[in-house]
Amino acid sequence: MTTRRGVDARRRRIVIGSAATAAAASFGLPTLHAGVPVSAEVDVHVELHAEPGEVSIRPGAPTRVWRFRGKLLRGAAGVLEEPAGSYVGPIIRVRRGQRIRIELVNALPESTIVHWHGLHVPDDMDGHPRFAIAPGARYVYEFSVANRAGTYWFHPHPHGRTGKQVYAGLAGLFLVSDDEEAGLGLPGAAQDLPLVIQDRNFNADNQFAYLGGEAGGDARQGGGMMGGGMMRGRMGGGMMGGGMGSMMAGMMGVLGDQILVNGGPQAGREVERRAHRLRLLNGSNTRTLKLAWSDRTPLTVIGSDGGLLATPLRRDYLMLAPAERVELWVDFGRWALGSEPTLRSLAFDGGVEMGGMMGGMMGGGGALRDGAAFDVHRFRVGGGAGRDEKLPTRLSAIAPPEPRQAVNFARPKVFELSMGMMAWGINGAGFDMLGVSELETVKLGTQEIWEFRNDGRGSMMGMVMPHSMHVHGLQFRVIGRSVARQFSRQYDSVKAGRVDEGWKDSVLVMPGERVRVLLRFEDHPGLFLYHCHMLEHEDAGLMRNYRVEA
Ligand SMILES: [Cu+2]
Repeated sequence: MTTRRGVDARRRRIVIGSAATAAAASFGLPTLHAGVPVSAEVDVHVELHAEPGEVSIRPGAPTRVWRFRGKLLRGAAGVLEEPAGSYVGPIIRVRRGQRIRIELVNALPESTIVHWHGLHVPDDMDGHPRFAIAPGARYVYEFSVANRAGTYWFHPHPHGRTGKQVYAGLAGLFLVSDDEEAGLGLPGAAQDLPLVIQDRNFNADNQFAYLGGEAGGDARQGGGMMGGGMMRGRMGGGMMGGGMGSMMAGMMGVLGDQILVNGGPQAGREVERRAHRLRLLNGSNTRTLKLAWSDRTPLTVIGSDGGLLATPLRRDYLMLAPAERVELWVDFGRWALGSEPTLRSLAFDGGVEMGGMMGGMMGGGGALRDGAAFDVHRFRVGGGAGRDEKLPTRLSAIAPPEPRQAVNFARPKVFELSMGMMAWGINGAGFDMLGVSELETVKLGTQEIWEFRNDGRGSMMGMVMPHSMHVHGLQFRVIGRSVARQFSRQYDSVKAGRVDEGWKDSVLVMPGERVRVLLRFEDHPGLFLYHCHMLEHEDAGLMRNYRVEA
């Protein structure tokens, strides 16, 4: 029998090791290895290296990238999948209830830390920027997988440089399975297709162009960013030499004109005429997608950020903001042999507005504005019987949200997404590494209602931009939305593409929109982040802490 005390004692040792490593990084001391023995309880043990590399993405010169490389030290062979020839990855596959140990090794020329996006883990396992480790250092993560089956992911989270590091290539999927999901007989193996959608700009030398510099490569750009403010953040992002255009992109967000899926350009993919499960992640820094089939076949949605929905839903199109995931069930048997159904992103209003003066100030790249239409992924329907595989009508037991259980039911907390002098903020305040306000303090074991307001408070030249609000450490429910009348045209172009029915960790908040979410703070006291997942917004201050008090 595993005693409660045994687990706690072991965790305490890990915390000490991690904290010491983090302290070493922030003070520039030689790195300490946590040196925690790997207990027999650990089911999966992975060493995850963040390192520079090169991949051939387009004809011509290879692209210098930063990427994760995994090494499986314990666990079944299928746990770790390294996509060949791609910077995206690896895919880590685990089961709910498993004990996971992941050792991050920083082989980058700057500090980093990894966040497990969507996972319910203790605060020191969540990848808060206060735990960023120096080059050469190691951070030991160990946690039990508490989440439902679903499509989660991981990416860096150092303060002020998340945008640059993700753009350079650092992102992978973390797929959780469980017994409930296994009982459904959903398409598996080659019919379970993860698709990570990202946009990028390439310079003339085939390198990732980012804020006037290059995102990948070995060059050290910018110094330690711990506690840095917005302007230092932009410098750290490689803005030097980029001028006004890069400064604007660093504020508004970086939009690429090349669409990559799983790290590659549009090449098309052969699929059998049978049912598939598509797991879509919008891994773009800022671009929002409005996904639809090219022939307007309705989409069948079976899952979102926090796993399977209660029942499949039909949508003519789907909005997918940065960091959001959606799972589709599609029977390619409905299309004739040789046809090419294509996932497209349709045009919509109210995206990051880069036209006119802003467009002129943007400088290089960004030819494809936010809200423009483009192809995302083309499928070629190949062999197979054209089976009519039936999708279960009940997918998962999901209790309806109970807003009346919230301790602040009568007075939802308001979080105004604000813009000051060239800096984003929440209720007028930018990021503060350890800072947390009274409003941002919650009690363990309670539920609260938060309202994210995108009213354009303090906005520059009247611009109001969409945001993708993400809360760390938990999954929440969306319980209400409203929009100001003057934004109804933009809103109407996206509103039928919402999937608010399931568990969420990231939610699109359109211009003029107010979104109410119900959050439950359980199991883990401590300091967690909430922020916009448009990564340049996040790096420029649209991020704050919240504290869960025991
Ligand atoms: Cu934002």
